[in-house]
Amino acid sequence: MVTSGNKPQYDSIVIGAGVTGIYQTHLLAEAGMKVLGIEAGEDVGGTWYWNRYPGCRLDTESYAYGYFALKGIIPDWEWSENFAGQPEMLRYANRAADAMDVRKYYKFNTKVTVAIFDEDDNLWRVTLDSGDTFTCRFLISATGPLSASRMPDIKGIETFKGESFHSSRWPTDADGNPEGTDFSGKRVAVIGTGATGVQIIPIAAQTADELFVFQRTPNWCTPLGNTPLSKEEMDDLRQRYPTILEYVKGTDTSFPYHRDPRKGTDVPEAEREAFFEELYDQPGYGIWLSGFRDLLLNKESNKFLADFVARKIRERVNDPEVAEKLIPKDHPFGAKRVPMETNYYETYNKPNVHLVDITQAPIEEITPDGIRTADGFYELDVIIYATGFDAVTGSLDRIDIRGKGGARLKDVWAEGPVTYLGLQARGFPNFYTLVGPHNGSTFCNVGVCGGLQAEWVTRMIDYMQERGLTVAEPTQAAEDQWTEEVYRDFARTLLAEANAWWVKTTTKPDGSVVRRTLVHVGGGPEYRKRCEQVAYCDYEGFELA
Ligand code: NA7
Repeated sequence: MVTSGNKPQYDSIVIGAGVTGIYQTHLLAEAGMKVLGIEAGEDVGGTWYWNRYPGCRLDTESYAYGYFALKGIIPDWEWSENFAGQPEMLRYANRAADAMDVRKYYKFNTKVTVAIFDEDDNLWRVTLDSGDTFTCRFLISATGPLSASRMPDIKGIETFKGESFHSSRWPTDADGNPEGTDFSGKRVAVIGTGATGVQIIPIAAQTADELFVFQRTPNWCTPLGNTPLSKEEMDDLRQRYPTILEYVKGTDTSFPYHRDPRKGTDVPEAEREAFFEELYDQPGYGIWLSGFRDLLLNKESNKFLADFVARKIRERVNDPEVAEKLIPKDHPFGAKRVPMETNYYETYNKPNVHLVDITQAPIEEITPDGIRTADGFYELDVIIYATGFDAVTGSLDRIDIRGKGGARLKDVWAEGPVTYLGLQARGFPNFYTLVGPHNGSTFCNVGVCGGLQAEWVTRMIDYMQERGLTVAEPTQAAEDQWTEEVYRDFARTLLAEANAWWVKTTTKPDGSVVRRTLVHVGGGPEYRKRCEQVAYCDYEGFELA
């Protein structure tokens, strides 16, 4: 299968058929390039394909996430809810794939196992789990920041006799549809209380005989406030698509929120509390993203909001001891992604729901019949691991990616990523990481930011091809400067005080611990302005040859 000489079989190979990957594939094909897509799932959808757990839904307003609708690729698309659920999101991805006719470029049910840069021919040799190898000039990963599922390392985990699975691998029936969510007659455990656990728990509690929530760290959760969208509302939104798109492109995270220009510390208490009430009652991320501008910069301002949300938790949970356990003590409000909840706190008032605090009494082992903690045994029929992902770099770590001189990307990034614009790493020419580490699309509304990034990368590849350039690689200076900037910006914020999924923690052989951000938090508009400058200056910071 491997070509000889220096002509690759494909201009580009795109890894992943999530919303960013299918758009990237479409753009490259539309620009006249020969492109191959590789996807582990049996069809498109990415995150919306894999995460089929009950309660899975957008925490972004549907209309603001739906770039394919906003861009006119599927202009007649109808959202049925303000925050669409997973089945609707999967239909959305499928409809966009139909409209762009991209499936024909993809090999589904296929994983990339190895990718090696050939320095003689300036091309990538990409090996698949089928054993086939294909060559391409440009290798583009669109593997998703939250796609490498992380199972906990618990003694005896494999011995459990009942059903058990990670939340992103929900069991399916013979037709491939997610199995029902009826847990009647069952004793169910959910391990993990991040955004996923917080979505699953209220639904599992509706039917399970007993539901045990194994919580290591509580999160600051606020109401999602989802409601249906009427036909009139949808028609109105559609009229405003151009304005909406411009607006979300202009906000820091591409969510439809700008920060309040006031500092929390400058506002009198009564006014502040009234403002928090207003934000708490609003649907979506307003409370996180349109609050006072110093929320993530000033501890005192942050504490005002944290105390307010803690009071709400105490009001909503009947048992004061349970309420205290549900209030975070270890991190500022919003320093981790805020799970958006629907009746989450009230769920703990149900007699069949039990909060198990595994910080006090850790899980010791899983036996064939259940979970043993330091102070008890829980007999179970089902264990749901809502334990998150090896975020951002995890999906790349699972591919053996080798650049110049045989260097392995995983080793180069062992203590944290080093990149230029979060798009390329020195030593790995022509390899682009969409929505990857340190780029401005990851700490962002990915539906929109991933699309904007794919457009930028297409332009760069097009620029190179027009000029007969076959290799692009960041300079050492550009990479050093960008990486330093990313780390410095992050360290200035209160985000640095939490172990969110976007922080990579590594223990070195000498026992010292290194914590590095995986995301760029300088804001989408600043990031894209920078990328435009780079493009304008003939891709300054890249060595092109
Ligand atoms: P998260 O946010 O990474 O949450 C994972 C949860 O699982 C979190 O509560 C963890 O506790 C817990 N966890 C992880 N490992 C263990 C072990 N070994 N034992 C007990 N508990 C554990 O992942 P999600 O899937 O919920 O959400 C990811 C993103 O998806 C979310 O931000 C949205 O953007 C969409 P910890 O906090 O580490 O103590």
